[in-house]
Amino acid sequence: MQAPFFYAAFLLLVLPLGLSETIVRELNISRTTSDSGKQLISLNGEINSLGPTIRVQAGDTLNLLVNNEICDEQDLAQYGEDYCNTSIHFHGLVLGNDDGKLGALNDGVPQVTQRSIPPQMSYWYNFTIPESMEGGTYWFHSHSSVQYGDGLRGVFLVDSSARETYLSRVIAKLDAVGTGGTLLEGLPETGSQKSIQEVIVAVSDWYSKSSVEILADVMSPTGGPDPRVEGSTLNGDQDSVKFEITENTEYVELRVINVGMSGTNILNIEGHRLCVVETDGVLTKPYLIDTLSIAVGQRFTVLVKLDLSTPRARIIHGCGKMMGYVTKTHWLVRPGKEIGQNFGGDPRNLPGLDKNEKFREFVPMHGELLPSPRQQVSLDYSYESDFKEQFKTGMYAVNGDTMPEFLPDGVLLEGARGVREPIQLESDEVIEIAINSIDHMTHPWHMHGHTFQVISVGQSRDGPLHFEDLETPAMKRYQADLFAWEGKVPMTRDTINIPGSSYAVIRFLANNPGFWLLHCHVEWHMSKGLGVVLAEGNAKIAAVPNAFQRPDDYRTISGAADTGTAETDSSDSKVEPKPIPTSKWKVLIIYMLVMCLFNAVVWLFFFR
Ligand SMILES: *[C@@H]1O[C@H](CO)[C@@H](O)[C@H](O)[C@H]1NC(C)=O
Ligand SMILES: *[C@@H]1O[C@H](CO)[C@@H](O)[C@H](O)[C@H]1NC(C)=O
Ligand SMILES: *[C@@H]1O[C@H](CO)[C@@H](O)[C@H](O)[C@H]1NC(C)=O
Ligand SMILES: [Cu+2]
Repeated sequence: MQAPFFYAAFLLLVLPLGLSETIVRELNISRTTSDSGKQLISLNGEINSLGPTIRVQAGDTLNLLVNNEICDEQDLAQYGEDYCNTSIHFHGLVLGNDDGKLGALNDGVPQVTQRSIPPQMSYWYNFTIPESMEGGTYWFHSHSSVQYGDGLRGVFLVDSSARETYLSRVIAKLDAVGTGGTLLEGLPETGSQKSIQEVIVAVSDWYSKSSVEILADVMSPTGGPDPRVEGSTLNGDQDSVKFEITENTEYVELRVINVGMSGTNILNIEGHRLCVVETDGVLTKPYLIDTLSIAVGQRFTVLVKLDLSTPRARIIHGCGKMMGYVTKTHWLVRPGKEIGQNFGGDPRNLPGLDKNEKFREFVPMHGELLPSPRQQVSLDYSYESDFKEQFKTGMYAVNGDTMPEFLPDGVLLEGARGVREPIQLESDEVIEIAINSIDHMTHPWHMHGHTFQVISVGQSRDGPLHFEDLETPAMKRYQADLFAWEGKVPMTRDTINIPGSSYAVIRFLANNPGFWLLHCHVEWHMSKGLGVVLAEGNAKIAAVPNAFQRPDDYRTISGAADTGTAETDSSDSKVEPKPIPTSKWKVLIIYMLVMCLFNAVVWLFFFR
């Protein structure tokens, strides 16, 4: 009896260690020009405005070396530090305090969690993905100026065995009951063995000018906050995209991400229903819809059943612009089959199109409603066409302050302060924030460092929610929503669309010390100050790593080493080309063989 016990105990002890890996990746960030002459930022030589995908397993450690080669000396003189400095934010990754590692240090927000990476310098983002993470769909992007629209962005996927098992159980259920109805309940314990094919669908709006040029327009004294959306891309491609689906694929797993600057996108796969199982890295109870609406910054995993006899399926993609949509047709096609006709209809008539957040429908698989908040904060945001002397252009204000006022000259994590103090949250307490849109447009709001529960979202013209005003339409709706949550769990995610002249109430536990942005994710709006900085926990946080390195073969920019932050020692700046992670299965099998041997020996010598 003892040997199997030994075996099990040892297995439990050692297995997790054997399966986590350190993944080393490198991003070379450089300036480039498209065929049409548009200035772009390229990652590792790619010029399609979407960089390489980073993929890790929950529990893995990522060491990501970022080489900022956007500008040489001449470019720096021409474009300035604003364009030539850089940073990388891991959008949606909640890097908590596991093992004393401070997530805030890797959030990639210049002046808040780190110094900007100056031209011709390198920086390591080293962090561990919590083992407890369910896994899901994320992306990374520059948080400096408006660089991501010009290409400094990529998909970031986190795998986990829990996620894999869950999806296969949903598929077993879909197989049994089909795709009618909306909610699939009572998932079987055993998953399906059906063949699943993953398809990444990263959508974005597109402009003929580069983002830096657009920024110059919108920041001019007469500049409004919104350039006209001129086109759309899918996985960086402006054309129709054809995904080849293998002969034996019966389910397609779409990893849908809006990596755009402004427009909400919609997706429909003609004649097929979309089974939503993830909202922003949170696994959800399977919910079937016909058309998916994706705000800037949001992510979904969607399962689609594709009969083996289906030769092709038409993806209808609408990218929101001021009046209607930029419409594209993409394809899922079996090998050797042709694509069909482009969609000629109006995306506004797609079945089940609902631009409101489905915060009652997309229910997390785990968790429960957070208890009543200890602290409630209302934020009113509006566009102020003549914002103070300093900016000489219209800016967004939140409760009268604009985001740049929160951002200090130094790094907030090290104790520097801007003109405004960050909004202090009570440590380890449940917080509710009402985000109130005083203007008439929809804005996608994103929170760093947390996922939040969506307690209430108003309808257009409900007006703002102020927790002390008890007679407003917004308060009536909020109270009705509160009542309805008894025993239920609200949608949980990190990004939501807030309707114009209305509000949203989010609830979260302030258990992640650091400074976190809460901001509108429209690139131009962020530049125009639409956001706040939240301070959480004890703000006296260990120093930011002083980690700029200048590899030997880098050109020297005079003065760069005098910032007081640059690490001139370049001895360990060489990076291995990204290694292919050793197969976890190989490790596992070898480990098991060794353990069998070990057990046999133990058994022979001690227990016979
Ligand atoms: C980044 O650039 C360096 C220097 O040119 C090169 O050695 C390295 O292979 C590049 N890395 C990637 C991932 O492209
Ligand atoms: C660029 O980065 C350097 C080094 O972090 C910093 O001193 C400088 O203020 C940054 N400039 C801008 C405009 O962000
Ligand atoms: C990050 O990881 C790299 C590669 O393993 C290492 O050389 C570097 O010192 C680490 N940096 C920090 C700040 O931990
Ligand atoms: Cu963000």
